[in-house]
Amino acid sequence: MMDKENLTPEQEADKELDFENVEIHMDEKSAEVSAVEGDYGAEQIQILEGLEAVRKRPGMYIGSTSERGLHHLVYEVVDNSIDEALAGYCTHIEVTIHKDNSVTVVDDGRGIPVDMHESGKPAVEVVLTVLHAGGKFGGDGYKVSGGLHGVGVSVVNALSSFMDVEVRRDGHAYAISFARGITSKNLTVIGDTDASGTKVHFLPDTNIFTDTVYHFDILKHRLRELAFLNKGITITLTDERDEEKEHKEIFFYEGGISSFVKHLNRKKEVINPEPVYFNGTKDTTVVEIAMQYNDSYVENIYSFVNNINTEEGGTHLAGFKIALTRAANDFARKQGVLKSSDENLSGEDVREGLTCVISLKIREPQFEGQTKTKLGNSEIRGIVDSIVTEGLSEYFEENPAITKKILEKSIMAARAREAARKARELTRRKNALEISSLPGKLADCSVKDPAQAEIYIVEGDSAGGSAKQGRDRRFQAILPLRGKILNVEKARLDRIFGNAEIRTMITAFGNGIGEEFDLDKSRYHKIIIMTDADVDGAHIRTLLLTFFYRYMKPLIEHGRVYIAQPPLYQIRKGKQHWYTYSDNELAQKLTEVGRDNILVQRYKGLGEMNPEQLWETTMNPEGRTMLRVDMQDAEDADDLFTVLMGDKVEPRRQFIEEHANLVRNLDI
Ligand code: 0RA
Repeated sequence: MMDKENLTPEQEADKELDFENVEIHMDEKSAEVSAVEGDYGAEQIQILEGLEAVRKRPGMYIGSTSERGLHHLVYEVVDNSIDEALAGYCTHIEVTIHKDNSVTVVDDGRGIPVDMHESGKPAVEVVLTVLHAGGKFGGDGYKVSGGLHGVGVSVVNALSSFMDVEVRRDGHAYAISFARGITSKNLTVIGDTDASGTKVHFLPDTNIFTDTVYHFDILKHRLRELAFLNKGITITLTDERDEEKEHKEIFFYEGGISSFVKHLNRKKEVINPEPVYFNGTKDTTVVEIAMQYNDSYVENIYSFVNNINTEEGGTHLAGFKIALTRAANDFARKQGVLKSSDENLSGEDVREGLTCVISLKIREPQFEGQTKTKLGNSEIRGIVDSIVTEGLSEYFEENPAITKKILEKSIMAARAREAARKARELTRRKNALEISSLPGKLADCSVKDPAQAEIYIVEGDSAGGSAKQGRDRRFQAILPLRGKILNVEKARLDRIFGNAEIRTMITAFGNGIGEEFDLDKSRYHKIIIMTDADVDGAHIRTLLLTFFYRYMKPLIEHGRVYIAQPPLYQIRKGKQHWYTYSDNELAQKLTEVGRDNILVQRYKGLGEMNPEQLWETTMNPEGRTMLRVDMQDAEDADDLFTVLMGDKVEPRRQFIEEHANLVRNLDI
């Protein structure tokens, strides 16, 4: 009955031939003229015109004729099946790549309508041969097809050397075939069935496509994404090309976009194990959001409108960001995590480590931007804003412990941001500081050649005084530090910059710090830490080394950091005296010189030495011993510092006692 016209192969060939003729003809004359002259009605002319346009400029319809375009053909068909799912009629979609790189897409939707169209052709034939015809037959749901690329299955048909379509609908099974978009077998009933659905089998035309081989992984990526975005739909992908064994994967996610963010974070350390999920509907707009923080510093937000990845963002993304920032600040203040004197967290702060999927279903999306992936509908901003605000406030109230963790991370991010700003400012001011304002406490040397100059970082004012008097002022600078410096392992950059001792060092050394560190700007090629030979001194030394390691690493890498070795003991015998630098050495010396009339003094601090003694024992290049700090293995050292300067006391004590791993003996 539907089968109005059964063409012989010859007739089909003729038709194709005529089609070719029309192509040439159309280039020169108008459609009306050809309609009069040719064998076709205006309707048919239009179809041929349309299909020919697609075959002539496939890029305009599917983006490209290479790998991307080739895979796009499959998405175009699948999108139609997804539309059926969104309309509530389809739950299964099966995609098969055959040996010849033809593809079959089967769904259990309603089936493409087969009833007679006013043109005298069955609707399914019109849908598959007329550009943008699909919409005319269906309702106006949340269509994926007709969205971004949504050029319709007719485009796939036009670019396929064959397309065989089966429809199950109204108790029957129907079949229709096409070659390069032209009907080659009219619609026929091929059987009876209670099932409904559509099967599309097509072979991309090798005359059109430069790439003709399907990649399983590319299809897999998009099909899995579609399964995440449309929870409850089962999508399978089967590859029949492997002789040995068929490759089949099934994508079905009850969790929808929550499963999606879990998948995106699967290799990360997460902060909220169960993603924050909320949804809402305003009029015909459906909004769904899933969020999960990980411990990284990267923000990863994916937004989709009608399953199309809106890579350029748009009003939905803007609404989300505004609402998240506001909700986080409101709650942080309410909970006292942010004090009234604190500045607001910025959007970037609250998105640090965030993985998020935003998925909207909209009736009439307006896509803008370079790649038409930016949502333009202005009303969407407010809709998303209010849904996110409500969803987040509820989540925050109900999950205070996890929320606190998230907010703490944001606050850390805020500190780091502020610190980075200060760091930049400091380096900007650095040149001015170099010239005009070296720290007042610094007793500089007179030599201008950094290669000859050395600076002693000395603990305490009194030792500083002795060092200043005892030094050779031509090439030795002295910088006394008051008290302990900050443990940079436990502080964010902002506090580090706030520390006066650290600022003084940065200015004196001249290199800047962190990413801005410049070894060539060193004002001294030797930086010598000179602390008391006791536990406090060792602690200060460790704090300094940690700071150098974390923020001035090249100094250590280039072996420019040294540890002075003041003596532990002075041994006197009459007018003679000796210094020893360890308990072992003391024992040795005592055996050597005998114990009669011996006076042994143990130095508790540098301050107990007069300037001459300090010069003689510790600072005079002719006789001094220093340890050069030498990173044997930067990564090990990194761990070491983390352990040492972390909260565990015992390993730190051990390190202080036996810092031999870190420093190597060096006689100068
Ligand atoms: C036009 C109208 C309707 C559905 C479809 C086309 C349709 C197309 C494809 C392509 C692959 N699978 C498909 N499934 C459906 C609406 C049908 C109705 O209103 O009953």
